[in-house]
Amino acid sequence: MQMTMRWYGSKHDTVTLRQIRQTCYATGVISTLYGKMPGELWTPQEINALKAEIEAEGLTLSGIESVNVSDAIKTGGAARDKDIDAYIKTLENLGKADVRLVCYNFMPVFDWTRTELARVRADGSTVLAYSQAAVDKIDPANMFESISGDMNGTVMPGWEPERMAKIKDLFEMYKDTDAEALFANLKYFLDAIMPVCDKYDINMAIHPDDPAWSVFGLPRIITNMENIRRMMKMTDNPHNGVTFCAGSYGTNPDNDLPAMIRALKGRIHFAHVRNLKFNDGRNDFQESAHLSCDGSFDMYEIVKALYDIGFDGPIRPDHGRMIWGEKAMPGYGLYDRALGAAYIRGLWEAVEKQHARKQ
Ligand SMILES: [Mn+2]
Repeated sequence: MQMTMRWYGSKHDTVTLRQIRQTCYATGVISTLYGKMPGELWTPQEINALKAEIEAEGLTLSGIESVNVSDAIKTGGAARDKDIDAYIKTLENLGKADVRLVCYNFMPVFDWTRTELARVRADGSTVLAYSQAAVDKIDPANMFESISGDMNGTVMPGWEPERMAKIKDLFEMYKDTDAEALFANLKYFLDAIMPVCDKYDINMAIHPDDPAWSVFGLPRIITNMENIRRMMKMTDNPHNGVTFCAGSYGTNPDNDLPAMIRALKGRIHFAHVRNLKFNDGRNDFQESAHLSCDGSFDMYEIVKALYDIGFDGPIRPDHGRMIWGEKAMPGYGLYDRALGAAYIRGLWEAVEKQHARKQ
């Protein structure tokens, strides 16, 4: 595995490449051309400039998160073939630049959803939180307003104000897209892009829906093992794989995370490793430090499962708490993610050495 951290680019991120390099634990970054609209072509010049900037700091561009999929592709709308053509050309340009990992998601309307971006813990740190009871009280049209006050002046991916201004149109656009249609549209997209992925050995890694259930009556399909199996089978190609995001699949306690990792051997191209803590009842949780003892997951078992299946792709700490007075994009401050990277790296070293001793 290679330890990485997500980086939003020098114009958008409060964290610098130099700071990431100084963690010492991360040797690569996962980045994107922030501000690109879904369906827009990424040029070789733009990709090479991003790569050169990262390499100049002694880090590698280990993958893209995300090349976003347009609403036309997700709904099977009129512009889908045009958008897929642009996506294929973008993949080709990434492949030529030696970028071989692309994370994306297939969530309708909203990207990941939280009801609070800064829930205060007893120690004064803050975390993202989700409460189904709160969601049930919110008109989706007001979702953005309800959380935007806690964004610390940053623009969160999937929650761009321009996109949220069109929220009613988006709901209208998805009104005939149920789970079956979403699966069919995903298959159409995957079938179209697999040839370019084969040619350049690009691993597509779909990110799970977060939380892993339907929100605001919108369908969500990348939520559990059964649906991932269906997705991998319908376009049966090793380049059609997953981002194993522990925090997203883990929102549903029925998802046995280590067992899922073992079942996905060979098809996990990217790993997001984080923890969360369930509150009273189901569908109510808040994020936590990465440590096993601070949340609901056994992080040792998650890391061990990744080690045991021979996972050799990029791994990254995921959302962190906001600590030590840092002001950053919620979930994406430097400090707690650096602690997370150190912790995961430590677990990995222990598992690796234990394994070597048994030989
Ligand atoms: Mn994730």
